[in-house]
Amino acid sequence: MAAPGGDDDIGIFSTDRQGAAAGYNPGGFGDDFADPDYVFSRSIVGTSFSAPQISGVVALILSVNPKLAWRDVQHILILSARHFDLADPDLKTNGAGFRVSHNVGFGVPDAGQAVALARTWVNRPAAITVTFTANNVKPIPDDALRVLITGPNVPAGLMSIHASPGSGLHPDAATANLPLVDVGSATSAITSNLTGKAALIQRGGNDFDQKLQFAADAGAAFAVVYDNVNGTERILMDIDFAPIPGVFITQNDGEALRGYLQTNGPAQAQLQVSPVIYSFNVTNTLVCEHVGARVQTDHSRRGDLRITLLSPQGTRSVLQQVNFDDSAGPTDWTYYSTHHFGESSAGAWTLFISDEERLNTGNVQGVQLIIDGVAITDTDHDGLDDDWERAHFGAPLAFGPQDDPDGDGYDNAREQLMGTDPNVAEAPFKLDLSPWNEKLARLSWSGVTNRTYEVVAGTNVVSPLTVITTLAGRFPEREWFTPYTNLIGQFFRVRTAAP
Ligand SMILES: [Ca+2]
Ligand SMILES: [Ca+2]
Ligand SMILES: [Ca+2]
Ligand SMILES: [Ca+2]
Repeated sequence: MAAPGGDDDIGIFSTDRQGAAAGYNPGGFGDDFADPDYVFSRSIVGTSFSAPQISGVVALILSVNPKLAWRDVQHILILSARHFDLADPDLKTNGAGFRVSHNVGFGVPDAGQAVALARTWVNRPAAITVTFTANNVKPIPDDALRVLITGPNVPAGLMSIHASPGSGLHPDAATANLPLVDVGSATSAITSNLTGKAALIQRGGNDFDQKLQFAADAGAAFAVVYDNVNGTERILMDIDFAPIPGVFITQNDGEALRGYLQTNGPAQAQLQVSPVIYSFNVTNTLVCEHVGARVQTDHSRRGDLRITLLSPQGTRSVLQQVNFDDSAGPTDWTYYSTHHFGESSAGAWTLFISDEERLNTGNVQGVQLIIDGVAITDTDHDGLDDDWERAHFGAPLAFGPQDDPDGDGYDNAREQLMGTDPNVAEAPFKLDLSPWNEKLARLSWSGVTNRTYEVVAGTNVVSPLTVITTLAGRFPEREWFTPYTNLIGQFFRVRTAAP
């Protein structure tokens, strides 16, 4: 889950210790905040201010329904959450239709929606745990992230170039083999069209995530960044919010590659990693809650390792990125993910462990897959209880977890967890108009994705109102902002546009 923690420009409004020496706020904030005791601050920032907000929502949830267990509370938080940064490149929809990212989890819970769910919540059935073990020792290929170059007369030293990963998007599955274009150092927007191509970029002049943003804006599918100093050094790039994957190669390799492109013309590049792979074919049918991967290695540096888990539904949990941790291991560690929440457990789960830094090596000694969830009868392996499907839709098990036959925006996976009727749109349409700030009013309503809405407005409710904007729907809520100008006597109505 996520909650606001402020940023560099806007701090969090918080209580503060009194007095200039003890508190964060040693002075007032103008007339409105001229409290002599300085018992508040709006200048501080951090996750310390996010966690109490989630705790507060949990307290509200429990205040209306003290019988909830921790799993019920977690369900309610997930079901009431929404995303605000739809440009988050890591945002994916899992097999049950929940949007989840490694940056903000399931999003920010809506306290009102959470409390409403809690009032009528039926405790989830007991969960069970199923565990699968593989004890076959496998050596982990060292320094296994590569840029593969193909083209006329490629020198042997450039056919397979060792690379370091960045944070953020990663070529866990090999990229396409695409023409590689030298775009210099990408310190400003790239004017050439890179659609269907990859960018070769020199370090320097601006941040890595901005270079990758420029490459992506020009259409590039991925980027190879090379150092501008230090010959054989490689670094880990901080590219958490870059929209395309990027890898980093040395100055020597990069300049040789650039020289080859200049003298030989077009060449192609592909990003590829060689991990150790463990696969588990699961026949148990659970609705997943937590999925764990226990990893035992004798590796001499755990920061070299990237560990990901791919579910049968195609959702990948990144359990560990390559990082700066110089300790040995992991000798015995269990990583847990919630990204498979609501997915069916049945099918092939795949654990990938790759070493993406030179020096330091090791073996996987053993791994375990641990799935926690509610056991159901699920012959079609869709995460929906077959009895629930038949009771609502008849015999053929025709609908899937992400279908929404009643069109209320809640897909079948959500309706099963919430205990609502998947054939009845029971959520009432709610329209709200409220002040947003001194300049804008906010109009919001229960939104359904794949539906279009018209906002109509006018100053006389009995004369025809005119359509002032048409907006794409967004689940669970669509919002629209309008200036306060001429708002006296203004009426708004929102309706579904004809398809
Ligand atoms: Ca290594
Ligand atoms: Ca089923
Ligand atoms: Ca529905
Ligand atoms: Ca429904």
